[in-house]
Amino acid sequence: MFAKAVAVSLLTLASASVFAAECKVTIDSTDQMSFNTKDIVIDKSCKDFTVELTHSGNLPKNVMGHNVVISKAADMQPIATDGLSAGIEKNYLKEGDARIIAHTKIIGAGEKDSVTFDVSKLVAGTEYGFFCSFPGHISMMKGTVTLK
Ligand SMILES: [Cu+2]
Repeated sequence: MFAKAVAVSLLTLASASVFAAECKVTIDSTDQMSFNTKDIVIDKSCKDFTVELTHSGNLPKNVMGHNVVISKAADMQPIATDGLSAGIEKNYLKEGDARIIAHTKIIGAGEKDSVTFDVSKLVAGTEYGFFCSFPGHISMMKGTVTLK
Protein backbone atom coordinates (compact mmCIF):
# COMPACT_ATOMS: atom_id res chain seq x y z
CA MET A 1 0.00 0.00 0.00
CA PHE A 2 2.83 2.33 0.90
CA ALA A 3 4.63 1.36 -2.33
CA LYS A 4 1.51 2.14 -4.32
CA ALA A 5 1.20 5.57 -2.76
CA VAL A 6 4.82 6.31 -3.60
CA ALA A 7 4.29 5.14 -7.17
CA VAL A 8 1.25 7.38 -7.58
CA SER A 9 3.03 10.44 -6.20
CA LEU A 10 6.03 9.78 -8.46
CA LEU A 11 3.68 9.59 -11.43
CA THR A 12 2.07 12.90 -10.42
CA LEU A 13 5.49 14.49 -10.13
CA ALA A 14 6.54 13.20 -13.54
CA SER A 15 3.44 14.42 -15.34
CA ALA A 16 3.61 17.80 -13.60
CA SER A 17 7.14 18.35 -14.87
CA VAL A 18 6.09 17.46 -18.42
CA PHE A 19 3.46 20.19 -18.51
CA ALA A 20 5.14 22.86 -16.43
CA ALA A 21 6.85 25.59 -18.45
CA GLU A 22 10.62 25.75 -18.29
CA CYS A 23 11.21 28.97 -16.36
CA LYS A 24 14.93 29.02 -16.96
CA VAL A 25 17.32 29.43 -19.86
CA THR A 26 21.07 28.87 -20.10
CA ILE A 27 22.95 31.10 -22.50
CA ASP A 28 26.53 30.47 -23.48
CA SER A 29 28.97 33.23 -24.43
CA THR A 30 32.24 32.89 -26.34
CA ASP A 31 35.63 34.39 -27.19
CA GLN A 32 34.05 35.43 -30.52
CA MET A 33 31.96 38.07 -28.69
CA SER A 34 28.73 36.14 -29.17
CA PHE A 35 25.81 34.57 -27.34
CA ASN A 36 24.48 31.21 -28.57
CA THR A 37 20.91 32.50 -28.68
CA LYS A 38 19.14 35.52 -30.17
CA ASP A 39 15.82 35.15 -28.37
CA ILE A 40 14.80 34.43 -24.80
CA VAL A 41 11.20 33.23 -24.62
CA ILE A 42 9.46 33.46 -21.26
CA ASP A 43 6.23 31.59 -20.67
CA LYS A 44 3.55 33.79 -19.06
CA SER A 45 2.85 31.04 -16.52
CA CYS A 46 6.32 31.53 -15.00
CA LYS A 47 6.29 33.51 -11.76
CA ASP A 48 10.06 33.86 -11.72
CA PHE A 49 12.48 33.36 -14.58
CA THR A 50 16.15 32.48 -14.33
CA VAL A 51 18.84 33.31 -16.86
CA GLU A 52 22.08 31.41 -16.43
CA LEU A 53 25.15 32.63 -18.29
CA THR A 54 28.15 30.47 -19.11
CA HIS A 55 31.40 31.32 -20.96
CA SER A 56 32.89 28.54 -23.07
CA GLY A 57 35.90 30.56 -24.28
CA ASN A 58 39.45 30.82 -22.97
CA LEU A 59 39.82 34.56 -22.37
CA PRO A 60 39.62 36.21 -18.93
CA LYS A 61 36.86 38.65 -18.03
CA ASN A 62 38.99 41.80 -18.34
CA VAL A 63 39.64 40.90 -22.00
CA MET A 64 36.45 39.13 -23.12
CA GLY A 65 34.06 39.50 -20.21
CA HIS A 66 30.33 39.02 -20.71
CA ASN A 67 27.14 39.57 -18.78
CA VAL A 68 23.43 39.44 -19.56
CA VAL A 69 21.37 42.56 -18.97
CA ILE A 70 17.60 42.58 -19.52
CA SER A 71 15.68 45.78 -20.17
CA LYS A 72 13.14 47.38 -22.47
CA ALA A 73 14.50 47.28 -26.03
CA ALA A 74 14.56 51.08 -26.15
CA ASP A 75 16.70 51.25 -22.98
CA MET A 76 19.41 48.80 -24.10
CA GLN A 77 21.81 51.21 -25.82
CA PRO A 78 21.35 54.03 -23.25
CA ILE A 79 22.07 51.59 -20.39
CA ALA A 80 25.20 50.32 -22.18
CA THR A 81 26.41 53.87 -22.86
CA ASP A 82 25.83 55.01 -19.27
CA GLY A 83 27.60 51.89 -17.97
CA LEU A 84 30.86 52.46 -19.85
CA SER A 85 32.44 54.59 -17.13
CA ALA A 86 31.26 52.32 -14.29
CA GLY A 87 34.16 49.90 -14.78
CA ILE A 88 34.35 46.15 -14.64
CA GLU A 89 33.94 46.00 -10.83
CA LYS A 90 30.45 47.45 -11.33
CA ASN A 91 29.80 45.15 -14.32
CA TYR A 92 29.85 48.15 -16.68
CA LEU A 93 26.46 49.24 -15.34
CA LYS A 94 25.57 52.54 -13.72
CA GLU A 95 24.80 51.93 -10.07
CA GLY A 96 21.09 52.02 -9.27
CA ASP A 97 20.03 52.21 -12.93
CA ALA A 98 16.26 51.69 -12.62
CA ARG A 99 15.95 50.80 -16.31
CA ILE A 100 17.70 47.48 -15.67
CA ILE A 101 15.19 44.67 -15.09
CA ALA A 102 17.82 42.06 -14.29
CA HIS A 103 21.50 41.40 -14.87
CA THR A 104 24.21 38.88 -14.15
CA LYS A 105 27.73 39.91 -13.21
CA ILE A 106 30.48 40.01 -15.82
CA ILE A 107 32.14 36.61 -16.17
CA GLY A 108 35.23 35.30 -17.94
CA ALA A 109 36.15 31.93 -19.44
CA GLY A 110 34.95 28.92 -17.49
CA GLU A 111 32.83 30.98 -15.11
CA LYS A 112 29.07 31.15 -14.73
CA ASP A 113 26.50 33.35 -13.08
CA SER A 114 22.73 33.45 -12.97
CA VAL A 115 19.99 35.90 -12.15
CA THR A 116 16.34 35.29 -11.25
CA PHE A 117 13.71 37.97 -11.67
CA ASP A 118 9.99 38.46 -11.17
CA VAL A 119 8.19 37.92 -14.50
CA SER A 120 5.49 40.41 -13.45
CA LYS A 121 8.08 43.14 -14.17
CA LEU A 122 7.43 42.47 -17.87
CA VAL A 123 4.34 44.04 -19.42
CA ALA A 124 2.72 42.26 -22.37
CA GLY A 125 2.99 44.27 -25.59
CA THR A 126 6.26 45.99 -24.60
CA GLU A 127 9.46 45.07 -26.45
CA TYR A 128 12.26 43.75 -24.27
CA GLY A 129 15.76 42.65 -25.04
CA PHE A 130 18.99 41.35 -23.56
CA PHE A 131 22.57 42.40 -24.18
CA CYS A 132 26.14 42.36 -22.85
CA SER A 133 27.28 45.67 -21.33
CA PHE A 134 31.04 45.04 -21.71
CA PRO A 135 32.32 48.01 -23.76
CA GLY A 136 31.61 47.52 -27.46
CA HIS A 137 29.87 44.17 -27.10
CA ILE A 138 26.26 45.32 -27.53
CA SER A 139 26.82 45.60 -31.29
CA MET A 140 27.08 41.82 -31.54
CA MET A 141 25.80 40.51 -28.23
CA LYS A 142 22.11 41.24 -28.08
CA GLY A 143 18.73 39.61 -28.64
CA THR A 144 15.05 39.82 -27.88
CA VAL A 145 13.12 38.82 -24.78
CA THR A 146 9.60 37.67 -25.57
CA LEU A 147 6.74 37.01 -23.16
CA LYS A 148 4.36 34.45 -24.61
CU1 LIG B 1 30.33 40.56 -23.83
